[in-house]
Amino acid sequence: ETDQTNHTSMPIIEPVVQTHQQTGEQEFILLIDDDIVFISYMKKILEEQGFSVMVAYNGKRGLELVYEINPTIVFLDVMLPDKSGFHILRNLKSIKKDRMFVAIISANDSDENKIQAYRMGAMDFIAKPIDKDLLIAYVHNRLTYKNELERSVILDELTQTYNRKFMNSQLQKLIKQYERHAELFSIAIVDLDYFKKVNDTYGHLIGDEVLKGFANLVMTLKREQDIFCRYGGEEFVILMPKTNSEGAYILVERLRKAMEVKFFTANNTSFQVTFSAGVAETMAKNLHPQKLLEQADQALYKAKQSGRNQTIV
Ligand code: GH3
Ligand code: MG
Ligand code: MG
Ligand code: MG
Repeated sequence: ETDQTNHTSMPIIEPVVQTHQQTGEQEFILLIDDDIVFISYMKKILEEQGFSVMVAYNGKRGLELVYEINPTIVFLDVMLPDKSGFHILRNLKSIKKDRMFVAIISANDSDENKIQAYRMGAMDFIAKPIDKDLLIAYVHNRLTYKNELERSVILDELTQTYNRKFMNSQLQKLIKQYERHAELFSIAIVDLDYFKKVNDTYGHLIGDEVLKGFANLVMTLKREQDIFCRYGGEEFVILMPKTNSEGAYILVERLRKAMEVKFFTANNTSFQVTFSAGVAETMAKNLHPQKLLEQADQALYKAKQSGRNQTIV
């Protein structure tokens, strides 16, 4: 028997492509440096980590690429053939790309250089040459930090659902898609029934637990594409892309039926909480987000008026 293991024909394991957690877009790293040896060293390491790396050998090209690829991290050399890295840094800062993270890389790691970099808004200062493991640890650390920061901006703190600001931006997106491609969608406003009573009876902390429990229930039951947001207080909004009002009704009813059989506990007693919902579908003409929300809100009002614990389209 011969050894079956043939190391030379082992499959090459492709690195996992690094993508942005919310948009799913590829994470780009931009290297602006005229040192070809150093750049190819950096590029190889970063590509092995799954990043898409772009290179600019001068400042002018670097700025062009910032517009083209919207990089997550920019490594910026100080000594460039056309302009100083600090000059480029000033330009980058004035662009104010919201997702961009600039690290100065320089062989001159004097305090003077560092002070200037930080004063001008660089996030980090990295001395050349940089160790491979240090570079890898650095990049992952910064991406994690950025991702957490971006998450906290769009999420509601208590329920970890999307917040109202994010909901509005997504609603605008859906409206654009509707106007351009006639892609319909539906919206539901969901409001917990007699929630004030929950607070009055069991206290605010238990009220908070109910909000969290409800949010978790919806997040596990909703479809992947549906966008679930806390609109405020005990009111939530569900945006349902490519869904007409019949589909939306079915989905919301499924959630409502799951909610009405769920038990919450407080001080050794258990209780139930229901919700009412209003559903609206994109209207044919002159669509305005406020109109759609208003329409869903009117349906919600009807649901409350006619006894609660129901969905009305
Ligand atoms: P209805 O069935 O008509 O919707 O009655 P309701 O009592 O649910 O409605 P109302 O708007 O009168 O009361 C909402 C309550 O939600 C009042 C407010 O104190 C409570 N609330 C809002 N935000 C929070 C929160 O973050 N935590 C807790 N515990 N309570 C909240
Ligand atoms: Mg240089
Ligand atoms: Mg309520
Ligand atoms: Mg309410």
